Amino acid sequence: MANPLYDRLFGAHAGQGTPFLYLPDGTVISHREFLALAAQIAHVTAAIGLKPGDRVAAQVQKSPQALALYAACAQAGLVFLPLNTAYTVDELTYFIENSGASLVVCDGSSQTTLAPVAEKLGARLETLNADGSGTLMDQARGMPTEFNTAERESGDLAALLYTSGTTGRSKGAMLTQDNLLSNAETLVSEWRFTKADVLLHALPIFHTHGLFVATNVALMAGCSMILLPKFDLDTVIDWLPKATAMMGVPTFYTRLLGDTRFTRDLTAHMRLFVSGSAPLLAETHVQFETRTGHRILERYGMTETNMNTSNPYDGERRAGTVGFPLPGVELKITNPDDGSDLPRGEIGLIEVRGPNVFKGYWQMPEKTAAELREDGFFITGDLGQVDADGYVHIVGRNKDLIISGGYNIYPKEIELVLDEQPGVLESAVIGVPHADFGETVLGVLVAAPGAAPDLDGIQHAVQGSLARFKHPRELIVIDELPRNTMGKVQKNILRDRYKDRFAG
Ligand code: MCA
Ligand code: AMP
Repeated sequence: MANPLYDRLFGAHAGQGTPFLYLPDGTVISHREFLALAAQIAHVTAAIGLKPGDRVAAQVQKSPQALALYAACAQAGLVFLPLNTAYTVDELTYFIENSGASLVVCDGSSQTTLAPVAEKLGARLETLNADGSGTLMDQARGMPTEFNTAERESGDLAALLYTSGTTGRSKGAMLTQDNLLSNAETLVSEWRFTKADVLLHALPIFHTHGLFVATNVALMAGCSMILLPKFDLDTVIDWLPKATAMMGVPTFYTRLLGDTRFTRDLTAHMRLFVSGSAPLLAETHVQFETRTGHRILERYGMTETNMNTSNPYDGERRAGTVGFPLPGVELKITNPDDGSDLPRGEIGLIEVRGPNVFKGYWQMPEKTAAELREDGFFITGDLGQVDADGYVHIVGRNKDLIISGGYNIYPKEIELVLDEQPGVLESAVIGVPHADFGETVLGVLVAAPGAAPDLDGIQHAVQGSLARFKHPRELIVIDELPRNTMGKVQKNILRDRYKDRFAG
């Protein structure tokens, strides 16, 4: 095949007038119309001079055109680099520089701030707004609606997705065409997606969940999607009766359960609810079934691996577990101290290997070597256990990570900013239970001798450099951080001390 990713996800629908996207305003975009948009954008990238393998960074609102940009990158052989719309200029500058992106596509509202960054880093800047307007589509409109698909191989890079780390800066996870295709193929089959499905899509499209799990599955199955700009409770409730399947983070499900309009009748037409990106409380699982008669299907994945495990479609969907390793994915539990295999039932590090596992971190061979073993097993950093029936349980994390509403937040990144603030001696950032987001960020500070840190000023400084979802919900000043005999901060003590603060 000339370009497996494009051919299988997009080219397979050439000439089809079948509905692909249902938009909230009633517009329907067919597969054929979508492919024409993608081809026109691919022509723009070629006219700019982009070549296969070049990186395209996109920080844009969710829209059919934004999805078509992803398709255009696949068709032109470009590496797609989607970015959270909440990222600040500081964060973006790093991603553009680190990836060496040749083209940056941003919302019109960021053009003025990003123009000097793009110019300095030698990247071309185009705009794409939520309504499809902007310089990208201005140029695309005059272009032919067919494009000569660039030759690519299954091992070639398709996407670069940045994920933070416990130390230092974010790392670009290199995902190949085959990583994406193999996972989409498996999920379509495991979750029984067909052309007849209508997937309610309310997730952001800059992360694995919304882009690769949801969108690639819909494309692979040839079904349609109700493309909502974001998760808005009223809109989701309005559209649910027209959908057959939905994918979401646990916050979607707890918000739905918090609304009396969410009933058995409303979901009668649905065949599948999938949850992932963060732990789904067993209690939510039970409440959901009592209310709707549906059992949520929970699965487990990572940016570096796409999806690793899933509860079964037909068998028992066991609350509090993430199901079985997907076909083709090997999963083992290892001793965190020496990497040796642990027997079934014991708790250890979850390691996975398979066609879904990424190629490594972009230009970071040491970080790659630290997490991706030579034999192909990836050390996830999640702590788990496999029960007697083979269900995988995630019991904790061996990495300092907070997951808020499905977004990953690495405390180190916030601590680095807090530690620099006037009057602050040191800081510890922790995740505490939160009724809506699952976990939320709390910043614990120790004042420099004789100083009284200006907490409002510190929050202001954080806002300038970090995305909104990373901001500590509260800053607390204490006398000293609890440490063990080795001098390591005991965050578990802090987490326990403040566990009821936002539990609701
Ligand atoms: C928004 N805010 C948040 C979050 N989202 N703060 C913390 N955590 C968040 N997740 C901020 C807003 O900017 C706003 O700030 C304030 O919190 C309240 O916003 P609200 O209206 O409640 O939020 P929302 O706009 O309704 O968004 C909540 C959300 C959204 C719907 C849960 O965060 C979301 O769609 N999350 C999904 C994330 C996702 O797709 N993750 C998958 C990663 P202000 O009031 O100041 O404006 S991929 C992954 O993890 C792996 C591979 C996997 O397994 O899937
Ligand atoms: P990301 O780096 O955004 O890809 O997030 C991956 C992390 O999300 C995993 O390492 C897990 O810690 C967490 N995660 C994803 N799905 C689940 C789940 N179903 N239950 C618990 N944690 C999950």
